Amino acid sequence: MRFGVVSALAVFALGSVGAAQQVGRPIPIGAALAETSNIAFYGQPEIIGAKLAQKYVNTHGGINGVPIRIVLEDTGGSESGAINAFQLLIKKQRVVGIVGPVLSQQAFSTGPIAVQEKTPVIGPSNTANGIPEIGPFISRVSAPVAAYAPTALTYILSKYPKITRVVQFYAHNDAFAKGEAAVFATAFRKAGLVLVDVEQTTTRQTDFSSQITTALAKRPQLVEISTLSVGGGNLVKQLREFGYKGPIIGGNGLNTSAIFPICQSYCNGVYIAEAYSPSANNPLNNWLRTAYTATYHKQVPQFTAQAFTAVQVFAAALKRVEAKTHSSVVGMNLATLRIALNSAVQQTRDLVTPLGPISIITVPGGGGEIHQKDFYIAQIQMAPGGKSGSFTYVK
Ligand code: 1QQ
Repeated sequence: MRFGVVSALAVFALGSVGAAQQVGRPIPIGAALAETSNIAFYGQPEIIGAKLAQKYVNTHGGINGVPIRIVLEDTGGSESGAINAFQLLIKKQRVVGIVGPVLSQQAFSTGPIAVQEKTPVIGPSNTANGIPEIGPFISRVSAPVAAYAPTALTYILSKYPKITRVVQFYAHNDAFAKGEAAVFATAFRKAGLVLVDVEQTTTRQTDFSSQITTALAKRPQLVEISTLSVGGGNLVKQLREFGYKGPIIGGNGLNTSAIFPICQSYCNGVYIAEAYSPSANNPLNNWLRTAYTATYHKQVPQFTAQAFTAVQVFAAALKRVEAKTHSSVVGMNLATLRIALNSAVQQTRDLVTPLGPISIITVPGGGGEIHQKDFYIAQIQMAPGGKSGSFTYVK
């Protein structure tokens, strides 16, 4: 019976946001991100980005004088972990909105909860098709794969105009990887390339020998990889070990220096599609680059810039709510504020962010889609010895 009492208490503690609940001070913005687990490679840079944005906002006057506070809940890498973090942030921490989760795979589980609880969410790194279509409270600042993949392919074809035969590897157990592979496949067809082989992998796989053997027998001139970081690093390494010498293009999952220790000098030359450039010259990115490099002494990762942007969008939207209501959001009814904040997020127009100027436009399903102008392509360059490396922007 002891167990029954504990769960009843837990349910009570997590009870819904009632009419009496007000927005507190400092203004709490939730971050449901992976501090731990196999996807902490993406989550930790995002936590850094969210905290730097908190610093940026608060040193630039906060929300008309009131500071914001990032409230972090670790999601880990699973869907259940992400759901738990969302529940805690919405019902216990009473945040005004949530930045997260890391993976599209998680977002398809957490999105419906936020929609039901009428709590605005900004996805910092959810790139799969269909994310804003989850529902009216779901926006993102991570460009969908359909926006960044074609740019990358156009660049590769300008460098290698004779390519016709392509092989694709994708993790079939991950929503992002599946979606990214489908977008690349369409782009290949449109460009007149032939997909001579498609190999399905999983995000947990580390040995790809049998799939590589099958794939290389088809004599590919380009290999495209849609998976998460560790698998991606091993796949690159093993492709080179098996003798593949042609170009490799990696999607968003390979967009992390976490693959460097895995593929080491074999990472050299891998092309990565990017939705951010660390050298973009605008006041927000210049501030972020200075603040980030002072502490971390390396390039600002895309995931840091995207999480920074998500918090920045919330802060700008909170100011819009205050301008419209002529009052401070502190003390407002939380449920009312969340709805107003969600509308304000989707009224983001030409906001200068580290990603460049962005807008968030309402889609037919009611969520908010990022509109971003600039996409890039980087090439991995490993230092001699293969211990460290960097992304060199080629476009
Ligand atoms: C997604 C992604 C991941 C690779 C981000 C960490 O793009 O899940 O949508």
